[in-house]
Amino acid sequence: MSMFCNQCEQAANGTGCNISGVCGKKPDVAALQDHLLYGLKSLALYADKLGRNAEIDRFTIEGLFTTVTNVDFDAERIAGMITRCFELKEQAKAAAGVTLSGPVAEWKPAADVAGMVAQAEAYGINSQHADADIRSIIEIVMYGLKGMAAYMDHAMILGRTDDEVMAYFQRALAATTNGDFGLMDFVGLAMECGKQNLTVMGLLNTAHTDAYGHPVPTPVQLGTKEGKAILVTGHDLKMLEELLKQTEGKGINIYTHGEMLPAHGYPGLKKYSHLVGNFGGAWQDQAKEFVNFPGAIIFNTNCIQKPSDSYKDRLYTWGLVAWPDVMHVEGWDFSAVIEKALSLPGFSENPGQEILTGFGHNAVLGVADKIIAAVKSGAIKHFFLIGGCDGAKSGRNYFTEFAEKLPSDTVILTLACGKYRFNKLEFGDIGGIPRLLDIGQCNDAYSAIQIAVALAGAFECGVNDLPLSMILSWYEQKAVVILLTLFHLGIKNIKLGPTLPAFITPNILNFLVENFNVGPITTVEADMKAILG
Ligand code: FSO
Ligand code: SF4
Repeated sequence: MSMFCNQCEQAANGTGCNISGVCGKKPDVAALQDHLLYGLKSLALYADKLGRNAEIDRFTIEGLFTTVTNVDFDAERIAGMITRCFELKEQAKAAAGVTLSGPVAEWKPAADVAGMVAQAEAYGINSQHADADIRSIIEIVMYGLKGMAAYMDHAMILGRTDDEVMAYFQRALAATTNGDFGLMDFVGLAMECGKQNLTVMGLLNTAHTDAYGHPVPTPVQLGTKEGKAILVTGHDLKMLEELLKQTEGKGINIYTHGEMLPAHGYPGLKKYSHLVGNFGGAWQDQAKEFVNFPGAIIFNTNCIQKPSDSYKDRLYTWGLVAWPDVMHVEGWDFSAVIEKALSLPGFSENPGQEILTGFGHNAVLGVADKIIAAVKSGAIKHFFLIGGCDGAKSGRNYFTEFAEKLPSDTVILTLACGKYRFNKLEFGDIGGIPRLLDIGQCNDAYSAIQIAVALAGAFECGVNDLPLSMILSWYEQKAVVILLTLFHLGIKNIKLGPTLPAFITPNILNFLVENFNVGPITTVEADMKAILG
């Protein structure tokens, strides 16, 4: 059985995974994900006619996020979603009072997993359009939708939604099946995705700050504290909050991992004294690090990798993330995880290095006058946004080296898990302003945008005219949608690495280069010289 998936930076041979996913995705799961996406498009044809329906919209978001890289590897769960997708489509069809024709509208899944997998032969990327450039831009739209769905999911968990955004999700999904759409129609749809994602990231930012306050600069302990332990990895702050509440007074210390690190900066989360530190680095190091964690471990979103037997019996998933045979927590009751942590040895006291997080736009703009004065006096010559996703490729050392070699009159803004390439290094400060400012998670790209826009306002120039360069690392589909948002804002000259996406054809790349001057990273020396002169 073969497969084809090229949605992430790990795409085999730089073209696509066709035997098995480098991420661990097997052909049956790849087929079921293709099938679920096809079902979501079928549902969208009717949902687009029907207008807002909370259940359908929620399902669409969960369905899309399920197919993001390193989220759901469980064939049975995905098959269950396909069945549910069909039920919702039938409901939407009845409620909308229309019957559409054509293969997508008439989609009906088989009753069993094997049948669903067999049907998916016709649902893969390569059967989407005969024209390679149109296929490429459809992929950009789909990956943008997946990334945006991830952020919308977190916002919805915190009770937020947005009618215009949800209308776009359904309209765009439906449009990807429209045979009358030409290349520029899809380009328009992709650019609109960037615009809608700015709304979604803003929605999530407000949801986070309303619930937990604005992040404040906070030292985070990388050592360990005596006591039982639970490690939380992923991105969801609400899940962390619930776990903190349920573990209060139980003698269990909570550690963050990966993209949960910025949680320490939120007043509403840091108030829990048993949120004690951060353990380990970025997602791709989980197998070698989790084995050394003597407590329970829980994933609330990507990026999960195949767990080894050495920690599988103390590993849990929650929400949309799943791996076959790994214990899954449904809902908000974490007692199984707590029991497991209490049965394990936990850590002894071993203090370590401290790193800083919590430089969201509120904190950074709170010292804007200092920053502006430092730029005007020449103490700060240039800002670099070095962020994005981390990954396994050796070429990602570029980002470490780039940060290390920057002159001491430059400031580094960072976000997402790519920061682990350099966030334990000592950068010092410029007149009390730390040279490394951790803005937060990948969705906090919103905060980075707010900072850039405010600086541009202060200097009475455009964002592209600021002494600010963006050196971004990408891995999965959230990075795709963030790039679309930056394009929507007209931000130019982004350097992207470690490689360009496999799903971008030369013609689409030319379009992006001509319009946004986006380019691949080359060597640290050459790129730095080109920027700083
Ligand atoms: Fe990283 Fe994974 Fe946050 Fe991604 S943990 S790679 S872009 O999920 O979302 O940065
Ligand atoms: Fe390959 Fe990435 Fe697709 Fe996994 S998600 S199958 S690694 S392209």
